[in-house]
Amino acid sequence: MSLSTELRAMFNIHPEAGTAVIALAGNPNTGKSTIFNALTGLKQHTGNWPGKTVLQAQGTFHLRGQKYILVDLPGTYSLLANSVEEMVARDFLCFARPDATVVVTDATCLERNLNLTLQVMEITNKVIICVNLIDEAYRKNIFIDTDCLARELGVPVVATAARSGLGLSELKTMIEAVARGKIVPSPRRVVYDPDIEDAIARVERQIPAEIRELLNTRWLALRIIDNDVSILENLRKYCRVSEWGVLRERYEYCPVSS
Ligand SMILES: Nc1nc2c(ncn2[C@@H]2O[C@H](COP(=O)(O)OP(=O)(O)O)[C@@H](O)[C@H]2O)c(=O)[nH]1
Ligand SMILES: [Mg+2]
Repeated sequence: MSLSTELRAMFNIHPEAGTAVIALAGNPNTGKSTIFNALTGLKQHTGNWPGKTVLQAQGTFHLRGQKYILVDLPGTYSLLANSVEEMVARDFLCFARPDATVVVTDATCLERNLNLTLQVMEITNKVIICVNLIDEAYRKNIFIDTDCLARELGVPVVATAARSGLGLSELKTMIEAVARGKIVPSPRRVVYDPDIEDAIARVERQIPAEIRELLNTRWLALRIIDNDVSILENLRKYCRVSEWGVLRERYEYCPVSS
């Protein structure tokens, strides 16, 4: 079994060869479940996330003869692992490594939703932003320039009104394009103050090769600088990495938090 297959199985996801795994992330109440239901119809399966009392919904859909597994992540405002929901969503993105992640956002309060969006974009490149509730936005005279948003953020943006099905076929087409590598997003990275950038570079250099292959090193360095012990514990759990020098670096560069 390949590492990728093994890691996905740890989240109860068992794609056959050629099946792409797609994650749905987003704040609560942005229409994730509505999109999930519209795309997967009756082909759904619910249970718990392994070892957690958080509901997991997965379903399948087909597009042009190819199969997709859609995974509805818990609705969260961040991925900083402050709650079990945030931990589940973050670990899925990090370790199950979906072939594409759709961040479902609320067009009527986009700015608030971009916090999570930027965090997802720090973990994975294969991001699609779905600006949902576009009908509600129109009603409130809010106009979203999706082309400008896509340009600014470096990832594809699709506007939808999931309850009426508007934009969902465009969303599926975009999922296919990103999951199959026809479109390669290049998310804009948040640039931090020079002293933080310096610490990121120093920590990044310490990250061992087997972790580099798996995780975005910049994101991991940021988590370590932020004193996030849970990511280190989960690296051991999912990747069986036990011995590495990053912890020492963390204390060296974050004397305040340690
Ligand atoms: N007007 C409108 N309502 C929507 C849209 N998408 C979802 N909703 C409604 O918004 C509420 C929350 O949707 P839900 O899918 O449960 O959100 P979730 O918490 O992200 O899973 C429900 O009442 C949906 O019917 C949309 O595009 N337009
Ligand atoms: Mg939901």
